[in-house]
Amino acid sequence: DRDDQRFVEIIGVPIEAGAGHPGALMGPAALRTAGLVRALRELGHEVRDLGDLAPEPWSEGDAATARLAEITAWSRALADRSYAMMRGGGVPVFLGGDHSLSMGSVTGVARHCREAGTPLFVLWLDAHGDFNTPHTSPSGNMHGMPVALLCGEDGFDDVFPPEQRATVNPAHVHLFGIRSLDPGERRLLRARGVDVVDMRLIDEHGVGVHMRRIIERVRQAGGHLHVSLDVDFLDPAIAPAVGTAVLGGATYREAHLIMEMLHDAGVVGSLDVVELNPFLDERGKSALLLVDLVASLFGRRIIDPAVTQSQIGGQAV
Ligand code: 4U7
Ligand code: MN
Ligand code: MN
Ligand code: MN
Repeated sequence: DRDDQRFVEIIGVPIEAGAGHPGALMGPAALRTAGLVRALRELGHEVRDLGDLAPEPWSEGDAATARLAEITAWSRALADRSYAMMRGGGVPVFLGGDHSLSMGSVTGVARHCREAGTPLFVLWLDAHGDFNTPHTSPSGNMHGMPVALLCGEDGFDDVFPPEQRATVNPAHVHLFGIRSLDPGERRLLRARGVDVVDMRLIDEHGVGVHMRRIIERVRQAGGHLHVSLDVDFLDPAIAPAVGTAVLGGATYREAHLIMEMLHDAGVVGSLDVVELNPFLDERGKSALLLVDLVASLFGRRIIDPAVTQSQIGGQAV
C-alpha cells in the first residue's frame, strides 16, 4: 500500500585498516544483529543482503605498506561491486567498516552517474571533514581522506590509477555536522568550494534550513544523492561506538529529522553507514540507533503526515 517501495541491496564491508582503532570490522555484523534487514523489510521494501565483500588477497610488507595495499584491494573491489549494484537498479547500502570504504562505494556510484549523465551530489554526515590527503594528514589514517580522493585531489594514485578514478565535483559535496577540521584540510575545503555546514550553523539555524537547501538543489538538478553517514556525526552520548568521538554532535531528534526529510524528498540513491566500532559500544545502543535512523531514511514514521495535516487544519507541516 506504499508508493515508495524500493529494492534495497545491502553489502558489508568489514574493513578497519583506515582507522586508528581496531574494531570497525565488526560493524556489519553488529548492524545485522541490531535488525537492519528486518527493519527494512517491515517497511515493505524488497531487501537483498549480499553478505560481506571479500577483496583479492593483498601483499604484505611493513605495516604502512600493508595497510595501503589492503585499502587499495578493498577500494577497487568495492568500486566494481558498487557500480554493478547501481546498474542493477536498486539502492545500495554499504555497511562499514571504517570510512575509507567510501573511496570505493562512491567511486562506483560516480562511475554509474557519469555513464547515465546524472549529476551526483554527496551529503557527508560527519564530525570530520575527511578531506586530508597523504600530504596534509596529521595521522596518516585513510578514513580521514575519502572526500579528498573523491574530489580528485592528488596523492591517491596507489588506490586508483587515473583511469579507474571517477570523481565528484567538490561543489556538489555537502559536509554536514562538522566540528573537527585539521588546518590542511580546512584550507583545501575552502579552495575547492566545498559546502561545509558546521555545528555552529546547525545551532544557529537548525538542521531543517540547511537540509531543505541541499535537497532543493539536488531536486532541481534531477540529481542522485549519495549519503555517507559516519557514526561520529551523532553525539557520543547517544552513539558511543566510535573511535574518533567529538563532543557536541547531532542529537537524536536532529538525526531523525534529517533522515525523515531525506525520505520525503525521495532523492537518496545510495547510502554508506560507517565507522561503527561495536567493540566500543554500550549494550548495542549505537547499532540499534543506526538501524532506527536507516529505517527513518527508508520511510518509517510515527504517524502518516496526512493525518497530522488534517489535525492542524490542512496547513502544510
Ligand atoms: B572519520 C583526523 F586528525 N582528521 O585525519 C585525521 F583529527 O572517518 C580524524 O571522520 C579523521 O572518522 C577522522 O586523522 C576520520 C584527525
Ligand atoms: Mn568522523
Ligand atoms: Mn568520517
Ligand atoms: Mn570516525
